[in-house]
Order: sequence, then structure tokens, then C-alpha cells
Amino acid sequence: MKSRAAVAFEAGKPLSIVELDVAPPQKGEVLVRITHTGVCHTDAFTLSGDDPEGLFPVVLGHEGAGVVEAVGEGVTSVKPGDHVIPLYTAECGQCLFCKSGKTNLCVAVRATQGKGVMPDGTTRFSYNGKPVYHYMGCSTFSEYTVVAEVSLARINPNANPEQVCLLGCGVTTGLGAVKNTARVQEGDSVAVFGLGGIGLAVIQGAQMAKAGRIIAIDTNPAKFELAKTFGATDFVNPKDHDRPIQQVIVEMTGWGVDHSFECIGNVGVMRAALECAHRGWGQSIIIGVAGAGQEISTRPFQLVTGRTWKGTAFGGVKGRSELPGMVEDAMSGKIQLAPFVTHTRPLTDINEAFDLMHEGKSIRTVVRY
Ligand code: NAD
Ligand code: AHE
Ligand code: ZN
Repeated sequence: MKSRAAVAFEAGKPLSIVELDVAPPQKGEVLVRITHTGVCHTDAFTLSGDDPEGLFPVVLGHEGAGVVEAVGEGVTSVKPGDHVIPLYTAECGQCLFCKSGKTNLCVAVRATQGKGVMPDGTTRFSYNGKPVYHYMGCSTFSEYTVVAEVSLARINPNANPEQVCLLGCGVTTGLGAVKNTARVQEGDSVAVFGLGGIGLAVIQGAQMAKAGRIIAIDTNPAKFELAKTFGATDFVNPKDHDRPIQQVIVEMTGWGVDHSFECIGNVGVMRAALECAHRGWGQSIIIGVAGAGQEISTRPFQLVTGRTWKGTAFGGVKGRSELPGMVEDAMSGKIQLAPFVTHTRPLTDINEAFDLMHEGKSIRTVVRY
């Protein structure tokens, strides 16, 4: 079948709107009609050419919502007409990782997913007879996409897809990082570096956890207003200070914060986030994704004196088990999604979503088909 899609033919170039060929879903696969997709900074990161797993040509996009159109052989957990959110972190329930009860990092399809292909090693997308790669097991920048059955969460059909698509990545990652990875407790102090979709979701999560002080840090002060509505109590622009930002945060708090979150993908800021964590017990959670070849560093003394460095993928959330409930929470107002959707665009204008992100004007642009 034909599908309208935004294809990244080359790194660093705008996406091209084309008609792709999409092959039918094979065994264990599902054809999904995407109705809405967010644009996350990770899409821009991979498009930039900095992603070690980046492959071209590719259909990017991993923050979508849609409806099942058809299922391949042996698929039992979803049927045509079901409303779904594609998952870049699958949940098979069978692998060592799923069974461990310790992590959401299912490996059922991860190896082929990282190579831009379906589990049988081939692609379902092609253009002019040549294969086009899949991305993060989702490829939501195509109206019709094929994903593994284990990479789909079935959700309430009455949910607003323009909003709940953000549970496919950004909002879930931020909320989960607070709840599952950091386990923020009532009264804890929190510092959030980077106030995009991820950082603002961390702030929302911190408020839900009844954190005490929530320090919001960004070089773009235009982000502070929304951070305040989500519950941030203090606002810091590193550009207003002539000393290291970790020093500023430690001076503000006495000994540093209980939890810090890096939501940018900047290894220098990751160091600052670790070093503003409280002596003896503070922890820092890396959420941001850094480019090929980049590494983190700090003085080991920072860890010797009780700080912990952690990271999180998709906020530690198991998508098939937990996303349906998070969708219900969004529908009942327990999770706020509307403020994240600062812009909407038709597919034809998807490149504007990237421009708005790079200009610091948007939190999330949601693209509709
Ligand atoms: P975004 O571009 O919307 O937001 C980033 C924010 O960081 C912006 O507000 C920007 O002004 C701010 N910033 C940039 N440099 C800064 C600096 N030096 N100091 C302070 N603030 C600075 O991005 P996003 O969509 O919110 O994504 C954030 C990061 O999280 C990206 O690296 C993305 O790839 C990553 N991410 C990771 C996961 C995961 O599961 N680990 C999930 C989603 C996104
Ligand atoms: N491909 C990159 C790593 C990218 C990365 O870390 N992705 C995050 C999700 S970002 C969502 O916006 C993640 O979940 N990672 C775990 C995983 O299994 O991919 C690289 O460095 O190779
Ligand atoms: Zn993302």
C-alpha cells in the first residue's frame, strides 16, 4: 500500500514528504495508521547525524498514537480498530529483562530495531523500489507504519490522540524518571536541567511526588513560565552566573539537591547535575542523549562522597503494562498533557516542528495526518 510519509533521506537535511510503499505486516507484526505524532529532540538528534545508530534513508518518529489497520500471522493481543501507542521500548514479558522485575529494557526486538529493520531483518518501507529504514521500532512519521506486536500498547479509544501521543515518549519518560528511577519522596529537593518536553514532565512528576523545592534550570528563560505552572519553585539561567552552575545550586541549597535530572543531552551539564547532588546521598539521573563519541566525567571523589549517577530509558516504564493506565490518568486529569502541546501542524509542515524546537519556541509540536 501507499503511505504519506516524511522521510529523512540524508543526515542534516530537512525531511521530504513522499508516498512510500508499505508492505503488509508479517508474522508477529501489526500495521498501524498513525493519526498523530509528537516530535522529540531524539528525532532531531538522529536526523543531525550524531546518533551512532543513525541510518538513512529512514522514517523517523517515535512519539505517536494511532489505530490498528491489520495484523500479521499469530498476532493475538491487538485487532483492527484498536487504538494504540507504539513503543520504542518493547515489552515481551518473556525475555530475561522482562522477567527480572528490575528493568523495562526488553530485548525481544532491540537488536534488529537498532539496525532499522523488522525482527526478520528486512524493512516494510520502500521508496522507488529501494528499502527505507525503520526507526526505534516505531517510525511514526509515516501515516501507515509496521511495528512488532510486542511494541504496541492498547489504549482507551476515547483518549485524545493529539495529547496521548506524548505518552509514547516525552511525558512518560519524565514522569517515570521521577517515580521509577529516582523514586522522589515527599519533601525532597529536585533540580531539573533543561525545560523541554522531558524536563517539564520531570517537574510535573516531582510535583505529583510532593517534592519540596523544585529548581528549574535553562539557558532559555522563556521556558520558566510553563515550568512554574507545573510546580517549579526556583528558576536559574546559567547565563546569569559567572561561576559553574553546580556551585550556584549547591549555594542555593546548602549541600546540594536530593535528586537532579539532566534533560538536555550535554555531557558538561551531566557533570554539573551530578556535582550539584547532595553530599552523602544525592543522586543524578541522566535522561538526555549525547552524541557519538561523547563521554561523561567527574572526579571519583564525587561518588566516594556519596553521590550516585544513574540513567533512565522511557522512565523505566513497561509500556504494555503501564501505558494504558497512564492514558486513563491523562483522561481523568491526574496527568496533564495539554500544556505540552504548544503547536500543531499537518504532516506537510513537519520541518517547522524541528525549526520551532531548535529556536526554543515549542515544547512539543504535534503533527497530524
Ligand atoms: P528540548 O530540545 O525540547 O529541550 C531541551 C532544553 O534544554 C531546552 O529548553 C534548551 O533551552 C535547554 N538547554 C540546552 N542547553 C542547555 C544548557 N547548557 N543549560 C541549560 N539548559 C539548556 O528536548 P527534549 O525533547 O525535552 O529532550 C531532552 C533530551 O532528552 C534530549 O537529549 C533527548 O534526546 C532526550 N530524551 C531521552 C529519553 C530517554 O528515554 N532517556 C527520552 C526522551 C528524550
Ligand atoms: N541510539 C543512541 C541512543 C539513543 C537513546 O539513548 N535512546 C533512548 C531513548 S530516547 C527517546 O527519545 C533509549 O531508550 N535508549 C535505550 C535503548 O534501548 O535504545 C546511541 O547512543 O546509540
Ligand atoms: Zn523521544
